[in-house]
Amino acid sequence: YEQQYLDLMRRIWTSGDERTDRTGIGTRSVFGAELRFDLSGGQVPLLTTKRVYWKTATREFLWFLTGETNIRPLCAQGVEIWTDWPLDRYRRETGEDISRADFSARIVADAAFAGQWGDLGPVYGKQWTDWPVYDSAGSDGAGALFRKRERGVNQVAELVRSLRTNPGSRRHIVEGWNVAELDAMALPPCHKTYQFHVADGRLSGLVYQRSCDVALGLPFNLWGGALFIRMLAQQCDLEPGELVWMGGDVHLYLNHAELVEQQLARLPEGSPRLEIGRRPESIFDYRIEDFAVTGYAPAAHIAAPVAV
Ligand code: THF
Repeated sequence: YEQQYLDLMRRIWTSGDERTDRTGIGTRSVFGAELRFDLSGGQVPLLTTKRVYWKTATREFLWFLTGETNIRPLCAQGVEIWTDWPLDRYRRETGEDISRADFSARIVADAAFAGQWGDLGPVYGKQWTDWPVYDSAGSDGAGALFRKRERGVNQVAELVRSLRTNPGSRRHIVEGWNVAELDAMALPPCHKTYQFHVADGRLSGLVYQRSCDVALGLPFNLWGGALFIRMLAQQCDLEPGELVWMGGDVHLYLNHAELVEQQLARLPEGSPRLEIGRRPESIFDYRIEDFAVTGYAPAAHIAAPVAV
């Protein structure tokens, strides 16, 4: 199960192509990779060879579902995994050498400050729940006019509806890659496409990730994919099937050497299970307290710097 992840990590580290990337840190990377995880019986791809903060990853996922794109609710819950991008912009534009902790505290304390500096642009949450739609509004003589609809497409609500009413469809897709809005995003989506599939009463899901930080991001992204399948399955009275993960540029940052070497020296241990304690009214009503993991006794966390 977890061995697939470790094998991928080893393959990239020993035979990946060395490239310079956007962040300037440098990576070793392979192009095109696949992992598969059976989710039956509550099994989840939660790594045991280092502690993964699954509650943090869950809070992030629930934040996507709220449609929010400001980091403020994350910071208020002590989740700092998105703070570095707004912080970087703040430092660049103001020249102020503020610490991450002070910046995050200010985002939480000051709504106007958060409004000005905490927004990531139309990233995951916005595209998932409010993909913009434009209607024709005639012409002004010079050209066609379009008016943005008050509410865009809620892809997640549509997905639940289509899984319930037309399970055999091959169009159960949630897409984050809104080409027209990429420039307005702090970071274009990495896990950009989710597709779901129903067979024999079982719901499987596929995540396509264009760019993958195997050491820091992938453990969160696998958890997110499994969580999404489990919530949808519960909402649609299906059994969880398989999580299929596919990556484009799948890489290890060169400054993650220590993490890689430590983690590859460890062996997977036990098989954690995810329990969902309640069946909420809708896919949008899950709360962090609804989730519990049993059988999780991981090896120690391994800290590593995130490339911004
Ligand atoms: N950019 C890069 N370079 N790596 C990523 O993983 C990544 N993401 C998101 C967007 N851009 C990215 C942000 N998600 C961590 C985890 C997920 C992130 C960003 C950072 C991280 O630092 N995790 C640490 C500490 C977690 C904690 O302190 O709570 C870890 O050890 O897991 C991938 O989607």
